[in-house]
Amino acid sequence: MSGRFITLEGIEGAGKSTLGLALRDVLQAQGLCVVLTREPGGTPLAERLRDIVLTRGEERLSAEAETLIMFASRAVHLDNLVRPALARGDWVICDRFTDATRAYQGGGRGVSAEFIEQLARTVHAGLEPDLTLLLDLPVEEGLRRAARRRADRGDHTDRFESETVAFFERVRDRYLQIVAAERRCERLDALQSADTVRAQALAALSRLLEHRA
Ligand code: Z5A
Repeated sequence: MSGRFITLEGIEGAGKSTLGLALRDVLQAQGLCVVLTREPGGTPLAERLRDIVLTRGEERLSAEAETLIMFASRAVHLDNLVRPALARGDWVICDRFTDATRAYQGGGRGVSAEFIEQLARTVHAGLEPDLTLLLDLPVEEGLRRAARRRADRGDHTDRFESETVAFFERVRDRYLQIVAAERRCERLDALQSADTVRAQALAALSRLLEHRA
């Protein structure tokens, strides 16, 4: 694989979608082939699994079942979109990846790290992001931004968006633990303006390229 795999992480409303679009535009303007995608989802079948896991239904969905659906969606996405793109030499920018499972299902819901890492090894052994950018901000601000955006679009809340502040605090804490432990990760202060966050993300991409040169 010769492409680069960049993942964007953070609690909801952190600015991942905004940053993903901006990075894609900058990299494309430099002549690179870029695939901007997301998880759960990214391909038609993976998006169907996304609908299942985000929509509030009548039946109980255990934390373990939720984790399995996240990895089922990921397996489909990797096979059909991400691995072929990386093999072509494209840059893949992915809005959330396995760190989201570690943070939401592991940190937020208490699913065991052993269960999650076993699934990660099964689904994407040998494939880790080259760079993970964590957009970090206080939970209250993320929830405020997400609520404003939902109101603008007239969207309903999904299964995650209706979670408590305490849940998102656990998710944020787990993300910060991952960043502290993994050299591929960089924390960006998402309270800054979108332009500043984009500039810092591009600086991190430049460092990645220098390091790999
Ligand atoms: N999930 C999981 O549990 N386990 C997994 O393994 C995976 C996912 C992969 C869907 O994810 C849910 O799936 C997610 C976790 C779970 N649920 N939650 N929470 P998603 O990524 O599709 O949904 P999301 O987290 O809700 O993303 P989001 O709300 O779309 O947030 P965002 O992409 O980070 O933010 P944004 O849309 O770019 O920005 C939000 C608003 O803030 C918008 O109006 C922007 O204009 C504004 N914004 C953006 N940047 C700034 C700055 N810098 N300053 C001020 N305002 C800004």
